[in-house]
Amino acid sequence: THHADMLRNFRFERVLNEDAITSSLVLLGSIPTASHTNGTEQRAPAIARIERGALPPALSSGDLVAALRDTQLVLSNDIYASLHGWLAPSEDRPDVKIGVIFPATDVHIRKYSAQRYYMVRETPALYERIVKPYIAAFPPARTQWVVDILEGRAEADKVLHSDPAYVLLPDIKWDLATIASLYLVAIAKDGSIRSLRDLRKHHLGMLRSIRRESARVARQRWGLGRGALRMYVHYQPSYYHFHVHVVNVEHTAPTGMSVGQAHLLDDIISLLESDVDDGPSVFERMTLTYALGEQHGLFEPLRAAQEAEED
Ligand code: M7G
Repeated sequence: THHADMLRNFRFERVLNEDAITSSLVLLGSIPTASHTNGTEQRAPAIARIERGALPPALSSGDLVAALRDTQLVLSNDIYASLHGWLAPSEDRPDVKIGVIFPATDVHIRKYSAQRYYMVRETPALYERIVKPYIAAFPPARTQWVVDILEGRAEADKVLHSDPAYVLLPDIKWDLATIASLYLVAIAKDGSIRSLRDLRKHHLGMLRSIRRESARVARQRWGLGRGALRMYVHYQPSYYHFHVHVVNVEHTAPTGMSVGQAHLLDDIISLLESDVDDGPSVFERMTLTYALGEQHGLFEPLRAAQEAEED
């Protein structure tokens, strides 16, 4: 079934998270699975993430009459007035953006649940003992979407640049239209690079190429000039197949840009450049500090191990 059809069968269970500032909402529910054997309906968990779309271009070009279907005066006082407005319906500008994950795993549900965050300090020893086995235990199905992209089975018509070492394509978060929130992702072909921790000096060629080609594509396709892109790598990422986030520098709203989580591609390149040729790489030697939600699979083991070390 197509994801759009699935939404009609979405049965609401509870709100996982809600953010008034970004006007976004994450719902947990269930959707029937395709097979109906012996008449009993089988359902699986589904996550629907809903957020407001971008404002219509007619508004930013000042054409209020075209952009608005209706307005209503709320109050006026001296030189001040406040109105409510209703946007004119538009064929090409959606009101909301909906992301669906179905069937959603427990890891997805935990990731999108409201939760408290704490800073953790991951030493190389903690990485070896706790994080590395955690990454290795991830079922390959979790990054099936990546393999499908790399093997040309999914999003093939979306690929912007293909290189022997990586592919560049729009991130699923991007609406493919609003340049102010341009969001691309460069995915390494080498699946053995699971995270930032696996980067070595010999990856510099790929990393520099991602930096160069992303800028070229953004310039040629969207007229974005020098310095218009913020490129970074997450640690911890959600998906342990190396990729680089390529985002319009003006787009400061997306989650995942906080200090500790986002590592600038430029900094990564510079760190590797200053590495000595033999001996362990900087990412094998570094302690990495980041915020971890208490629902994250690494939270409990890392906290416990940290506590034991501090004693
Ligand atoms: P991450 O740092 O592993 O996790 O980034 P995050 O989601 O916590 O940031 C993975 C990136 O891949 C995110 O920016 C996702 O929006 C993007 N992404 C995830 N999926 C499942 C897809 C997909 O199917 N297609 C595309 N094009 N991008 C995806």
